[in-house]
Amino acid sequence: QQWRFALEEIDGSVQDAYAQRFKALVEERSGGDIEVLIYPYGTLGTSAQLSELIQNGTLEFAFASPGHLGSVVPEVQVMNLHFLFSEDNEANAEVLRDSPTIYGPLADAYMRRNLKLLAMIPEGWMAWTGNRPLRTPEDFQGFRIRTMVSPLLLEAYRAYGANPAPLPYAEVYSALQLNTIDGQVNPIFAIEEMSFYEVQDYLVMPRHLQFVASVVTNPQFYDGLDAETQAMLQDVKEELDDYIFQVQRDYNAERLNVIRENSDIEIIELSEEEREAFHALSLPVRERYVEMTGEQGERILEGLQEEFAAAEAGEFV
Ligand code: 6CS
Repeated sequence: QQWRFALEEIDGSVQDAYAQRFKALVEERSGGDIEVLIYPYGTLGTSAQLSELIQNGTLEFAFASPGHLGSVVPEVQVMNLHFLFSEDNEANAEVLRDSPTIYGPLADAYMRRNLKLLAMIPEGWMAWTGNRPLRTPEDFQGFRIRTMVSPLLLEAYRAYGANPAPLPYAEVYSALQLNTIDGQVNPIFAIEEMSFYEVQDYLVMPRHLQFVASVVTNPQFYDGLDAETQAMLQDVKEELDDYIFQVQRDYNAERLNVIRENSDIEIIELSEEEREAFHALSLPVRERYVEMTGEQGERILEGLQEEFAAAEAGEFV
């Protein structure tokens, strides 16, 4: 049989590395019974369209990042809340790997929309790029920042005073080039591979949010697999959790060097004091999240906060 796996990113991306390794492991462990076909971004549709193809069973596997999926599964927008993740990326990775909250109540929220959550993976710290430096909330006044389409992301940037503009990924480069937007936010590897740095003057590192992406499958397809194949998928997920953590770390570090070598973009790391101004403004957005998602969402938010704290203290099991 053939399993189709669609990506929200192009060849050479973190999602591509994940899917390539997924393909190798699945094909080997199924003894050649299963062939995995990978569809990079641009071949099947936008992130939102990929999720629909999973929901209606046209596709078997896809990446679904919370920044887009929030329109369908509001609860997943907890992953878009600024300054919620730990500063310690190993702690973040531990939570994403084994979180009782993510693979419990959050997975239930996916399931209510006919999506089965298989994995939640880190892709690195998000950075702002702009045609002006973004050190303070004042710098964001009237700034047209492209965001992914989840409603909470718009709230997050409105809280800083910006004018957020949701757009599909494929439209970002030309919108920056044509100046219909002033900036955007993405992890470093993506800013390099999508060439955004070529049309931007500043690259700002606020460490306000990790980019994470979920791997989803169609529940009816999954239920139709025999127990052995389901167990194989779980083993593959666990192996890939460790692999992808290293990939995203390396890609983000290497490609920052590529950006430095190929452009004169100014790179700005925000100080703790500068970050604190954004942190303070981001906190009311957590209340908006709870308003949007009710008790279920509140439980997810609290669960994750506890898990990040436990992981930071080395007490996450
Ligand atoms: O900004 C976006 O829309 C996209 N960014 C990344 C790094 N992956 C997928 C997502 O759709």
